[in-house]
Amino acid sequence: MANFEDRIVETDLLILGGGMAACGAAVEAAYWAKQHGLKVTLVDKAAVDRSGAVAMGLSAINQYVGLRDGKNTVKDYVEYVRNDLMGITREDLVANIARHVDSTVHLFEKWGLPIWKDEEGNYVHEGRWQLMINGESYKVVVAEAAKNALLQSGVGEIYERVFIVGPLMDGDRCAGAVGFSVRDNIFYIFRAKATLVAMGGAVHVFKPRSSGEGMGRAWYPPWNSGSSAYFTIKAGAEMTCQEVRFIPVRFKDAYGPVGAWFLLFKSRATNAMGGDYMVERRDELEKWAPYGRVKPIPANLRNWLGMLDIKEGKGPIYMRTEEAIAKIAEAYKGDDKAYKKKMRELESEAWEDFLDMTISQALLWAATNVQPEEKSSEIAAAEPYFIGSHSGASGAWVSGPEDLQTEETREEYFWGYTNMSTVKGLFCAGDASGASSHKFSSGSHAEGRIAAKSAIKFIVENNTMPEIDQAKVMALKAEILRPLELYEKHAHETTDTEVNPNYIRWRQFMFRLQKIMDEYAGGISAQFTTNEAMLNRALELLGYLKEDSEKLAAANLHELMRCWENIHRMWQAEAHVRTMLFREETRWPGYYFRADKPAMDEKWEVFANCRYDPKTNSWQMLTRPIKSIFPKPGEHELLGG
Ligand code: SFD
Ligand code: AMP
Repeated sequence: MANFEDRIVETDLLILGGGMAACGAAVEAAYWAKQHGLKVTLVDKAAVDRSGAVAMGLSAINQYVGLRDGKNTVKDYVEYVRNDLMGITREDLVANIARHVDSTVHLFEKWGLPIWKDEEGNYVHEGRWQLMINGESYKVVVAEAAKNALLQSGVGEIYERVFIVGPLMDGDRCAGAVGFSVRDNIFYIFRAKATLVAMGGAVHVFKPRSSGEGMGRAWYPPWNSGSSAYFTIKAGAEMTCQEVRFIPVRFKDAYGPVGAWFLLFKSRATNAMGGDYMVERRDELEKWAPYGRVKPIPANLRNWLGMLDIKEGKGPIYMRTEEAIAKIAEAYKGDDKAYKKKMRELESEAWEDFLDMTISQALLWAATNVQPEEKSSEIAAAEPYFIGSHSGASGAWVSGPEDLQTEETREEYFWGYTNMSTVKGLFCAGDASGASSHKFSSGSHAEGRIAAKSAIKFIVENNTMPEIDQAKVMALKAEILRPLELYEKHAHETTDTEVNPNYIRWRQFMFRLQKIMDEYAGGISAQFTTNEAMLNRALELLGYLKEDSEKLAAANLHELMRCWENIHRMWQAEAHVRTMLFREETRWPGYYFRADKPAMDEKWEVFANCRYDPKTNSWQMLTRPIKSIFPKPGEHELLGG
């Protein structure tokens, strides 16, 4: 488009995203880049201070191994993750994050994040791996350190409000990225020797529970729209665990977290008849053995037991806040003053848990006269999300660290640079890297640091600027800006600009995507259930949607971003459907249930991977073996186990 300026930025390391992983990457990259005289550029679609999943703050740090206390080992953490994901996990990746995550948490504290302490000065744990924080300003604290590291060292620069659309390639090497400013008419061409993708996961691929006036309220932040998945898929990277969506159980409608209630307050959840599904349905867990027998019970199986109650019409499910608070305060009865003090403390902890990270839940409580010490609150399974850093696992297939490989795993899990995808020069961290769940905010930051250090090593050893084909860049520019042109050309043809035979606007396009996924790919209306025929129908409909994506129209830059967010979601959806179809079993019944393959099948204790080939516009599905890195006790001292 004539009125768009092209801006070319050349750099050594390009960090895409400004969330937890990207901030970790910035801190580490700045250190190593200074030593090697390299430049680092970070690009975020929003403002780093409040971008990504941690924008509103968090109330806990969910991954802290506590190696210095000697109570837990890295091996313990790996076992916890492996069990929670029903055996499907890359132990080398999980262990690598687990052995470094504590140092990241200590940095957070040094930078000013208030972590709760008990009277002896020890961290207050929510559960075995989780620490309580006053986390309203968590992201601001972490962002400040990242910005200081990049800007004060003189090695870095930050672009905010620039939306990254997709990769630039030089043959089989990633050569950077293209995107556009969401404020000014600028088309960005970033050329880089290495690119680190950290643009989070995806929400609103499925129809959300909240619709109409509540639309946009979801557990996962609406601005993470599958850009990491799109970027890596389009670069031709092998992807893993694309079927492993995450369905969190949350306080209904405002998505308040449940972890503090279950773990810290030791609350029960009961159905409308007062029954406790975790007790009444214990036998069901045997069907999912050996993982049904482990402690803690895997997140998806906890979901599943509650879902069975809902299917039988025993809903709603309630978090018994009043019972939990009464139980804790019981010990103080008899001493009126102490009892009142404890009740006040519990009340404030309950509200603070939401005010730290899900403010809307506190508003909903206030608006509906809920006093948690008096009244239970409904909880429900949310719509599916893609978040490889939490209890889901979707992301790119990346190389593990060399020193944690055994003879057996080396061949499968290591190809030179830690956290590099199967595409040369393309690194991934946080939600962008797969099969390494339960890294959460702290582990994502730690993984960002690991990936950045490795990317700098790659640059030092491959210190050439990849070539880019100017004709291809201009073709990409035309494709990216097409929605603006389409709108300008045709908007005047109808009185209502929403309805036009020549284009589709982003909102209607998103509704179509969400309807397909909801009904055929196991969304909330389908009670998270699907089968082969439904998945094939989803693929057929996604095919039509993809054709129509060429007709997306945008009235302004904001809508242009919305258009591309939804194209990104569509590709995430396709990878998801193809992989659910490929895995012929049900392994995570509380995430999705394949009714035609209703049980776990030993032969599917493998990774289900996929790869899109940009040259042939086709998908390849493949399995990769699961191999343990814990051969014998006593080996691998680095693991602390
Ligand atoms: O408990 C582009 N998470 C929690 N982790 C914890 O440690 N404790 C908690 O208390 C947590 N809770 C929680 C959590 C998540 C959410 C959504 C809620 C509550 C409501 C998980 C962590 O937040 C999560 O693991 C990490 O944030 C993952 O880090 P990362 O870096 O992979 O993703 P990000 O932080 O969301 O950052 C993404 C960045 O990418 C940008 N971006 N930039 C340019 N172009 C594009 N096209 C882009 N698309 C996205 C974003 O702006 C952002 O900067 S609990 O309730 O579960
Ligand atoms: P949540 O608020 O659900 O995201 O939970 C925060 C942390 O606590 C995550 O690490 C969860 O896996 C964990 N968690 C939540 N509920 C339970 C539970 N009932 N049993 C064990 N772990 C839980």
